Amino acid sequence: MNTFGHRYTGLIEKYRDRLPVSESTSIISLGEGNTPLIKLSNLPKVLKKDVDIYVKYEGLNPTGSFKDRGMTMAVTKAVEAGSKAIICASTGNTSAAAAAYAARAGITAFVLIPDGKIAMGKLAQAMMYGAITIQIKGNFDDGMRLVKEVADHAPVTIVNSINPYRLQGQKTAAFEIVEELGRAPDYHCLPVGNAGNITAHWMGYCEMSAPDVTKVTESCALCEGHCKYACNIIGNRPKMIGYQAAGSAPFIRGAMVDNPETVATAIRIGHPQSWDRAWKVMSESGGWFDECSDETILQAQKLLAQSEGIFCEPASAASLAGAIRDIQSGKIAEGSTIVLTLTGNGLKDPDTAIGQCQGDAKMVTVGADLESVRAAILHNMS
Ligand code: AN7
Repeated sequence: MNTFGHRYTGLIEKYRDRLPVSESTSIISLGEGNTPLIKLSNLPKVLKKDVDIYVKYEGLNPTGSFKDRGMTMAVTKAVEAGSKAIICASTGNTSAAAAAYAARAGITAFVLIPDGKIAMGKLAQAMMYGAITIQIKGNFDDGMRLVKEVADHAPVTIVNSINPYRLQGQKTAAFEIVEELGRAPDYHCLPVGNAGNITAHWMGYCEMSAPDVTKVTESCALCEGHCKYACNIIGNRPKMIGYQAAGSAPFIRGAMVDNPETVATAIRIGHPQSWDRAWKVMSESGGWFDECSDETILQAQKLLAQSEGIFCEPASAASLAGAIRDIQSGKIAEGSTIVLTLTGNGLKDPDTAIGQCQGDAKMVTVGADLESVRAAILHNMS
């Protein structure tokens, strides 16, 4: 079939009938979604386990993270409602996405970020896209509290994941995975901060597996009625597994964490906004939460880059760090199909990447002459 002339114009256009938009809604899009589902070929051999591992490389979205899926919906609906300004608190990626989609829509973005605690690439994005960037002397949770307070006193639309349109957009990642695999995976692993994304994925899988329209609306309170578009495409749903950084792991502690810390600044969140919903995801899917140390997160990030050529940011690598441990222990069974969401691009946080590789024997500095360069090559031939 000749597919010339078909231009991909973003996930709202593609999944229009399963999203809360109408014929007259004017869509604010940067061509988000449609990200690659890459099958890992080298890592399973290293693990010596018979598993199929796929990574959903969300770092290839327009602003480099999965947040674009939610932001195209949130900004589209904000503009439709006549809003002239949006606001969010962010550990970095939400602010980058909000800034870009606001620029696209011609409205103002206000972003509250923790002073000195967001990765350089994300700060560069918020500034470059022209968001009003408010650095607060506090963490994400402080920012979130302030955003909720100020939205009652100023004409701004909140575009954090407490805005229900965000999760509606993000559920489309599950649709894409099912389309490509022809079924849902057995396990789906994600890094967890506010737990919006793990909730959104579960909504997506539920909509695709719903036996019929009435049943799903009853059984899945998460979907807030949008399940009426359920289409019974698959029979199975995955176990959802959420990994947190050990220093920011309220779901593992079973209580909010007041001073979260982790090298994975994207998930440096102690008071998750989707707390109840994420627990419901776990009980419905039969999955679990677990934690990963900063050290194993960084090891997994490097391992993925060097064994598969895929560069994700530290927070994203939590899904791999946790999955490796659970595959090795047998908690994730052999013979399984596993999808890991790589939520953000490695280029977001160059400082952590360079810091981690500094001192590696692979980086040498030599004279600008043939003999020195030749010696460096011969010395490193394997
Ligand atoms: C790369 O940008 O919360 O569990 O303010 O950037 O849905 O919160 C980022 C979250 C995982 C966690 N990976 O997702 C923000 C923000 C990356 C992220 C998460 C985030 P949720």
